[in-house]
Amino acid sequence: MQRNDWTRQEIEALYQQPFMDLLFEAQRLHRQNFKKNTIQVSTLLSIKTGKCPEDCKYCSQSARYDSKLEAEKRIAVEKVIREAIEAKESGSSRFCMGAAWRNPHERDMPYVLEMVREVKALGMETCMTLGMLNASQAERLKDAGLDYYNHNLDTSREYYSNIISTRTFDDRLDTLDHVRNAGLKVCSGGIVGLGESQQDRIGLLYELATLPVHPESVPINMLVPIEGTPLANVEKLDVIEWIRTIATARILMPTSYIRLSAGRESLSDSDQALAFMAGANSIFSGEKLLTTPNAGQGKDQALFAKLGLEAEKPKVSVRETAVDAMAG
Ligand code: SAM
Ligand code: DTB
Ligand code: SF4
Repeated sequence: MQRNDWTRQEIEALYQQPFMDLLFEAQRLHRQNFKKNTIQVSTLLSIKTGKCPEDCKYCSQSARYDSKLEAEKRIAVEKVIREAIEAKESGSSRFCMGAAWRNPHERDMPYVLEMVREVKALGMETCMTLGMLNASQAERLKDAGLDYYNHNLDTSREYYSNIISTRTFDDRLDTLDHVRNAGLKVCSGGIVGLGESQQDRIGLLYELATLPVHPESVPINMLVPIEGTPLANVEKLDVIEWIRTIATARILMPTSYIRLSAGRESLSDSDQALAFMAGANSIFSGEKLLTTPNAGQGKDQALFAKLGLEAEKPKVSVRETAVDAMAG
């Protein structure tokens, strides 16, 4: 059962309670709603990198900052499929494709639709993050077999304009509406460590937990500071605040997957164990996120073995395809 009428006061009280009580309640709800010791694993691939017209102050891909990132045009669909096969073989159940666009242009649609069809045919769950979508684009992605669309609120409504000026908080809510109305699953979360206050983290959680339907997937990123961006030297957030954000998200949205997302590279094994205790049950695997390094597969396998965790099996039915045969 979902509650969408949370008040900020209630969320603040949950967030600020003694840490052990917060973790205990989050883990209790986690076990009520999910298979214990099981983590959903996704793999990310950047299908178009850099030269983005938006001005998100945290991002290596914005054309406005000198982040020294090498831009790359749209990569070939065949290359995406090879990467997806590799991800599947290494135990990933979802393949998430991201593009540094404000929004996909109409001329990009045949490209992304073909990609969705082919990745889906491998028996993987599909996810895309391409910027803003209109209703028709969301519907066509759904028809092609897309499962999830990622579009983050990023931070609280109040702090938002300190971070992004080229699209509004309401633009983001409109895209989430189109995604939901098209019947796609929603992946939406945010970033902590942007220099925001605790009230802003509570504000972000409030916005997510009071959406008409909770996002099925909630990534909680920790800023990966990028040289050349305005947030390059922002003070690092205490990990306990990140974990409080995750645990509160778990309590507010008990049936959503909560993803320990960007920034995991900088966490120790014991920090990650705490995040899983707090109800995080999804990660990105692989050496790279979109443009920044991530804990590689070897490290994650060792961590899973140490903690007795296992990767969740894909939920989509596996279709025997020629590509499957190639992979095997
Ligand atoms: N361009 C698309 C958009 O912004 O909607 C999709 C890709 S964008 C990179 C997806 C999300 O990644 C952002 O909304 C942000 O939450 C997260 N992100 C980007 N750069 C980050 C960084 N340096 N540290 C942590 N999270 C980051
Ligand atoms: C999300 O919330 N985190 C992922 C995914 N959605 C697309 C992206 C993280 C990007 C981290 C910075 C980078 O690698 O460029
Ligand atoms: Fe562009 Fe997305 Fe980066 Fe913002 S977060 S600059 S929209 S790639």
